[in-house]
Amino acid sequence: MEENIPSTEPIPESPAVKLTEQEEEVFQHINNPVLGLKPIVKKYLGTPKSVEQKENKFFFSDGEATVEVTVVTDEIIKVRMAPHGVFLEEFSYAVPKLNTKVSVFHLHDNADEYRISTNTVNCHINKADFFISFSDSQNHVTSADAVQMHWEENVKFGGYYVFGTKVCHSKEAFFGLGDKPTDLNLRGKRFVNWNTDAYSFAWNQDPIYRSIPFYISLNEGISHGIFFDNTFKAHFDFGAEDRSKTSFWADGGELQYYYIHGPNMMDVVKRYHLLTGTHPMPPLWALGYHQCRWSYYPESKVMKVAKGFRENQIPCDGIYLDIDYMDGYRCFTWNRKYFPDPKKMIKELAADGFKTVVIIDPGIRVDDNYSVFKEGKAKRYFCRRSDDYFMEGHVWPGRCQFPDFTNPEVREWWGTLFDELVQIGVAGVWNDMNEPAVFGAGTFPDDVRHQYDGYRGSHRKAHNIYGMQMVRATYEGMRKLMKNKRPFTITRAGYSGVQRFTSVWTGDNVASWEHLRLGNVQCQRLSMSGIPFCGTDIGGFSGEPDGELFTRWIQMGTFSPFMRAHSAGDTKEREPWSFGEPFTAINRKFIELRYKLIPYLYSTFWEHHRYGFPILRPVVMQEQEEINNQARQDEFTYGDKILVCPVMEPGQKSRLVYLPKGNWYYYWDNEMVEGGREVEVATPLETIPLFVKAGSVIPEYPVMQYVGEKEIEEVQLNVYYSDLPANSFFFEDYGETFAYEQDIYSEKKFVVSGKGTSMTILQSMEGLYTPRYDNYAFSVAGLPFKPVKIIADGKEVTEFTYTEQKVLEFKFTKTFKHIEVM
Ligand code: MIG
Repeated sequence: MEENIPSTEPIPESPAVKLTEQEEEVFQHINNPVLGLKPIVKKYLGTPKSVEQKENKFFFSDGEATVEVTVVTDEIIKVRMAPHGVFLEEFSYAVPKLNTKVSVFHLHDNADEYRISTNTVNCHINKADFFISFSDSQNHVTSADAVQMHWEENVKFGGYYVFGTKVCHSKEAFFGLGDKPTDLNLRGKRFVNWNTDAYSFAWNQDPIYRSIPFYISLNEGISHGIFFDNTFKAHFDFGAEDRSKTSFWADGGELQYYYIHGPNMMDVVKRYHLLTGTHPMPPLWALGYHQCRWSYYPESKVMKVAKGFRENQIPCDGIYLDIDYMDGYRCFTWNRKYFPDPKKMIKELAADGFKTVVIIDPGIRVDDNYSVFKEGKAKRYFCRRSDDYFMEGHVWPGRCQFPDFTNPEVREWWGTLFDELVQIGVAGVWNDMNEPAVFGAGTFPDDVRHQYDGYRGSHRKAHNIYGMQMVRATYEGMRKLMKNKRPFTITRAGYSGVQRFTSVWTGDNVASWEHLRLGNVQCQRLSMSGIPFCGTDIGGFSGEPDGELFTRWIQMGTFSPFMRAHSAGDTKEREPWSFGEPFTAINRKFIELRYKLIPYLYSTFWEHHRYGFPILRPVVMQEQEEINNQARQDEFTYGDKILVCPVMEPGQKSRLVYLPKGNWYYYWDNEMVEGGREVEVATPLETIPLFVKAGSVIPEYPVMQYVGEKEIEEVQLNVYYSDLPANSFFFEDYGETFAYEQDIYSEKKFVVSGKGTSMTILQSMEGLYTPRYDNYAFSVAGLPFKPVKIIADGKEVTEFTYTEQKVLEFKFTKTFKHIEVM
């Protein structure tokens, strides 16, 4: 009975988050025979009465509830709350290992507050009301509770809804949350995280495939992040219900979040990666162009498409087999009628430079003659309902059971199932339907049990991480089987940290101009939410693009970290040459540009992997102090050097593009343009607005039909003059092994600086890898003087040309240290 006695605590006025009316009804004691019971109310922390310290953790109690504050690093503070003082064992799929790296921190205790301070951040616990806030070393408050952390009985669940509510400032903007199909700034909106198969999703539809409970706040030029690491169905409200409050809450689990200090958005993203990890270096070929379709079959069709690329001289590295390659959609089998000898086919494809990627879904057909099912059944690897029967649902193979990927033993087993695929030469695996998607019901029932790496959970808790654990099992298994080679994986569903195992695509989009625009925002958002290797289905999955839309999409896709065209089965052919001229030629030109820029993209990937930088960067990340940038979502930079503005309207002849401050060069003619303003740029079908930042060194490879087609004989370095010194990086390695983990790579840093009548290029090197080519071919644009002399490492370079377009061209050894152009 204890539990049913309503609280006598005063109810604070205007609780921050109200449930919708329909939800509220459900929480009345409808069946309770005791008359006069009050409805269930939210409970709020009282006042902190005590503090206890254990190493870097502080525990504050109001007599009943406990708040734990952990100093993770100088800039990251973790907060947890236990309504009755009992915390769950610490375990997180997102943060596999909490690396606490903090040197000094202190607890201050005065009449008004407890304050925990590191060198950069203060966490204040207010004694009067238990409000928690954060400030920087100049005492500027960056984040503050608007009400106490609170909770409410979840009667269906027998646990609690948990809530955190922060002050939302009038000009505060919000970014992040993964793949939400809406404007970049999330201000004024409300979201749910619950992985959902969202075929042909629409602008503002929510939720869709992924759950990334991480947002970035930007208020008056100062940024911080909140990572609400809770895998239950979670909700975010960015000043939607009450303009002065930002709330996040979940249907169960713990109120547990990380405050991530800025002040730069870039710092917040990097620190989020410190918690959740970065993407491993992808195999170099995966940065090429990929061609997909539901489905290319039989074998002759696959070979014809592959040949089409080589005949049309359009580069391509990856070709995909969607579900029809399987025997009755049974994972790890082949339809022998369509694919009589997959090993031979994959070998032939490989000989022509194509990597084969196959789809693998989670649903395993219930069929006692099917080895995967038999083994999974015998070992009890499939998910069970709480009444102990195996959970069944219908997906493509018919009646299916589903491996419990939250069980490490199941993941291990799943990983071994790729043995044959790896042996016959499959280079990548595509995990689809892993929200998990089930026909009819949408997903698993809530009562399905999961092993959850020994920490147990129902589907309520495991739903949002199911897909991530599937692709993790796939990635780890492939990695073992491929020995030291990098596997390529791609997933539809995911949770924070999924980037440690895989790339993603944005799911079943539509062949429309609106979706092109949406894809642009989604990729930028995924990038700033910790998922760097992302792309859209180029052309749109469902529906029919015309040549113009397809070409505009190829142009945008050239600057998506992941570049793949894909289409549903009931659509017309969708290869880059399917629309005839002039489209084919333009598509070829852009895919070639993709390949030329591979060393630049790869270097950007390294900056991501090693330092936690995103690959795509919205302009607001470059100039967060510029308030108008909060609303800019068309233009972005690819790495930090190339500004891209896709064309997202039919028939568009020109458009305005905002260039952040500094000097830029128009990519197509090297004309210098001053930034810090909007410029009008012509947008004929042949081009999109592309600008390179002054001072950049952009490495280019020669165009190849696939990565590794030819030995690279020299690397072109496109240098763009700047008055101010600017750094660039150039990363290279073998491109297919994990040797970079043992320092077998080459990281080069260039510094370009000009003085009006001369310019220097410096190079420094790190790492143990030596590329086989000898020379760089320099191509220097934007010199404000006519070059007459080049001194490289003390020697004069006498052979050079200065073209009519005012580009200086010369060659010099790749090991140079100092070049001066006068
Ligand atoms: O129920 O495998 O998003 O890319 O082609 C549809 C068939 C299942 C959904 C994926 C899509 C894929 C399709 N899949």
